[in-house]
Amino acid sequence: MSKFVDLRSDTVTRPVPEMRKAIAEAEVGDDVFGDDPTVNALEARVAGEFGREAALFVPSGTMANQVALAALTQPGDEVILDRQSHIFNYEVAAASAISGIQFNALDGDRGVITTRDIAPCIREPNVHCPETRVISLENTHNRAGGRIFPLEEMISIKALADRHHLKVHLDGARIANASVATGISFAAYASCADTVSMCFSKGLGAPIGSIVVSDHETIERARKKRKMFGGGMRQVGILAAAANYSLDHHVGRLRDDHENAARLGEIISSIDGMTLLYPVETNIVVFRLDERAYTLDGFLSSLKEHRVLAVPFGPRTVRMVTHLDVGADDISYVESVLRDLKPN
Ligand code: TLP
Repeated sequence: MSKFVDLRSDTVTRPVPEMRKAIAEAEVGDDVFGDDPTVNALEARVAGEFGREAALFVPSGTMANQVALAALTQPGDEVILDRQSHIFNYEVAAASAISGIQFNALDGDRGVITTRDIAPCIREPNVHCPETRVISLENTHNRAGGRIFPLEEMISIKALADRHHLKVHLDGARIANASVATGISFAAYASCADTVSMCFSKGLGAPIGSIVVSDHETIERARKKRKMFGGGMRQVGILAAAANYSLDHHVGRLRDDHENAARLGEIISSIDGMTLLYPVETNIVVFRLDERAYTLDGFLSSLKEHRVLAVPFGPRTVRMVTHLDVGADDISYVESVLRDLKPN
């Protein structure tokens, strides 16, 4: 095999020729003035598909989460989330550094926090304490191996939040994977949250771009935050066209990624010295290496010598992610590499 099988992330996909054509042909205008027709159409389309009033196109999943949290809070507010969440681990403490937010990170069960975990952490009014303002969830859950957050639990959390006048944010970077795997619509998921983020640049295969959906007022606040964070873009219809193309052509095919990941999970489970850490529910496979068999560095560099790329995901832990640029034949190739690998 001459090309690399790149399983580091589903962010590595390259735009397909038809997507590049859609990019080339996009009508554009200055989006900060609200003039870009392709962006406006994308925002209206996504708001509609999520059953919400409005949406805001942003450069990245991180910015989507950050403008949403900033729009829902005041400096000094507290956000409850799972300790393994992307917002807590991989957004460079942006919410604290930029928006003055404090986190209360709970130990969820494989990425899922429940009303039983959350309820005792909601603060009573007290002059000494921050105000609990937001509960933040992640679906699918990256560090929990692409786990789907159960809808019933989301419904209960939203009801708890409503009773306490709290807001719910959903980091739905991979909500399309959850939706395709479960058959639950974007709108059903979005009805459990005040703000939802979603990425086009992961399994959906666009080069850049994420979106936040919510009500008009929250999106207007988020729009101002986006400008403050340096994310006001101009003739960005070229990227909205890619996002639009990804919604038209790359949602249903996420099923293939899930099948490939499930197969990869079965292969890994059948090899001595490798242990799958989570059941494979979508497109992410996380497994641990038995220290008597492999070192993490040795394992990853042997894979690389065979033109297979994966990322470290904790001590002795590896993540592999399937996506648009990985076919069933690539998984067969990875199987042969894994089975032939000599312990190091
Ligand atoms: N995740 C990336 C890395 O940052 C770890 C990846 O390779 O999986 N929410 C979730 C659940 C994510 O997994 C990510 C990206 C983001 C938000 C942020 O998206 P970007 O990278 O567009 O800022």
